[in-house]
Amino acid sequence: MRELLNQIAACARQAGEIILNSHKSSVHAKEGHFNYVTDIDVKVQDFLRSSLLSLLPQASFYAEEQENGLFPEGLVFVVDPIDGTINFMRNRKCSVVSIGLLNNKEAVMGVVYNPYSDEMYTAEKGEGAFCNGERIHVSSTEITDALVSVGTTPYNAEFSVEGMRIASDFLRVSGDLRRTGSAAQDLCDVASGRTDIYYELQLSPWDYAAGSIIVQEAGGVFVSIGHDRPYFDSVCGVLACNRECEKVARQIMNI
Ligand code: LIP
Repeated sequence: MRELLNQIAACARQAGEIILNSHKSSVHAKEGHFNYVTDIDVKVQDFLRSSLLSLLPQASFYAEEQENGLFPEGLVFVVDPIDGTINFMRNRKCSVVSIGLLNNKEAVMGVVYNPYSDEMYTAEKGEGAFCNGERIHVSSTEITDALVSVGTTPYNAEFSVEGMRIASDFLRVSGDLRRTGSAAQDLCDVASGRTDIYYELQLSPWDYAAGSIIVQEAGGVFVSIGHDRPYFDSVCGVLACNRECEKVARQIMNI
């Protein structure tokens, strides 16, 4: 299975090249507030559909920039071609390619590639988490010194007030807040110990499918809010953190 993980990572790297080599891109509005897709999102997704299904023809492909039916059983690639689309549109250089591989709704592999930093995060169930081949692990930072990465659910304003209440409560007890605009990058930051907590009150499965197993294989806590296991059937809220911060994070988020 290590060979398959390496092949998926190679696809992510090639997708990253498309992102880096793209110049002007056309932008189209999607449903909801501040929700856009560019022609590069679609170009990357088309490349990943073709390259990933050539690796596993029997797998399904479930991705952000297409119509998806019910979440499939069996092997499924769960893909966000550009996580951090707004950052891409504004040339903020914080967007990643996120590829999760699930089997019967359980994450078995995750690959997140940041082409700007050339950081390839990989994980396989039971085999640990890595960044550019080096083992990564969540921090052991206590809550008073914790860096908390905030997801602001810009597409779903109904969560904004509660999301900001949580941010305020975290700021009162932790070190400081951060906001990247890429859920998959936020999850990899927790997995690598660069931050200690990340939450967002609503995400889509493609935002966190890969990052969920990377966090877990790095020794971290991954919670799909309202569920007793990582949940991929539809949107849900997410908490990822180290073990030391879990109790306070759950108290602040009432989960
Ligand atoms: C984005 C996430 C981000 C979240 C946005 C959006 P996209 O993904 O990575 O953390 O706040 O609402 O879901 O749309 O750029 O792939």
